[in-house]
Amino acid sequence: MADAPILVTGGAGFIGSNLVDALLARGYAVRVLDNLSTGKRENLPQDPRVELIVGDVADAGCVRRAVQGCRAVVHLAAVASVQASVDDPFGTHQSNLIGTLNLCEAMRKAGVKRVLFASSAAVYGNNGEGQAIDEDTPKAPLTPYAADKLASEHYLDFYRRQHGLEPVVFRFFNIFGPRQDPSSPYSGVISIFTERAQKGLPIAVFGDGEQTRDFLYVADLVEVLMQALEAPEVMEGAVNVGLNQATSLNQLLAAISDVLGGLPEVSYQAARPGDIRHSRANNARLVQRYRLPEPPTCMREGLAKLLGL
Ligand code: NAD
Ligand code: UD2
Repeated sequence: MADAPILVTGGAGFIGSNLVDALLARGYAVRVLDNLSTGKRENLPQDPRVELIVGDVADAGCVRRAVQGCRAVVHLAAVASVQASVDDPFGTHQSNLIGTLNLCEAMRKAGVKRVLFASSAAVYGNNGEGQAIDEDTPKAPLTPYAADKLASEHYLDFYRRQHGLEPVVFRFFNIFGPRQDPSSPYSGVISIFTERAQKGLPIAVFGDGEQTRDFLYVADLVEVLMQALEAPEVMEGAVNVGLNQATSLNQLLAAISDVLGGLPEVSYQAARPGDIRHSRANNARLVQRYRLPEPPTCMREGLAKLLGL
């Protein structure tokens, strides 16, 4: 097993490709399974230790082949856009739930145990809004995206109890960093604001800009994922991934202005219907189980790295 690769589903995407870089730096071989729907070949380095399988997690045969001979799996492949799941619940379900189930079955058959799963703060819906949300907060999946993430968590738990899989479930809050795709209006706000600021294009804030999010720089997330891959044992229960820090969009814009030395025109428009006002992770479980970089990457440093400064 010494050279057995780590399988990263969705490895050509934003978080996945940052993880692939870190895995290679630590000497791992990597296999990526990605259908390149939002991921890009160019996100992956030219390295003989990276094998890219262009295929779909909804295709059971393809997943079986990808899992064969792997040491562990990081399951990131999903349609990551909530809006896409609202527009096409059936289509996204194939990736976001059937994909997870295919993976569980393939791992059971191949005897591969460890799997890290990218769940989302979306499973809480509006519950816990305005507080630091802990993992026991009642779940309120309000969209097909959130329903598939929560159902995936339950399937992984079933395979843990029934078949000895070792799932580690992470509920990501707002992750940002290089290679986050800004091209959709529903892309991560930092990717949109920084791209527009760099190009001198006007920036639209939906609402008064006082809404807050718990932003985590992708390299800090990757550090946690590495520890979860290498831990001798897994602990039960999903883990929130955030800093327990609230940053408003107005504070974010001020930080971008500091880093770039100014901002293009900023307009304030109607808030998005259903937008959550404040989202912040209680990260007590995260810091108990894993070591976040000390100190974690601050917003200005993260923005500077993202902007290549
Ligand atoms: P991304 O779109 O950059 O990455 C997703 C990757 O999965 C892409 O490379 C895409 O091509 C691939 N993919 C999609 N459907 C697939 C399929 N059916 N088969 C194979 N590959 C497929 O998005 P990301 O932000 O890197 O998200 C990674 C994971 O983290 C996703 O599961 C997402 O739901 C989750 N997540 C992200 C955030 C965030 O802040 N970015 C927050 C919560 C959860
Ligand atoms: C995040 C996730 C989403 C889901 C949700 C769960 C991302 C990209 N989205 O949505 O998938 O998990 O959390 O709660 O990770 N905004 C603007 N102008 C813009 C774009 C956005 O003002 O051009 C606002 C937006 O209205 C919101 C805030 O910025 O108030 C953050 O938006 P987001 O899409 O980055 O993230 P969020 O938390 O709404």
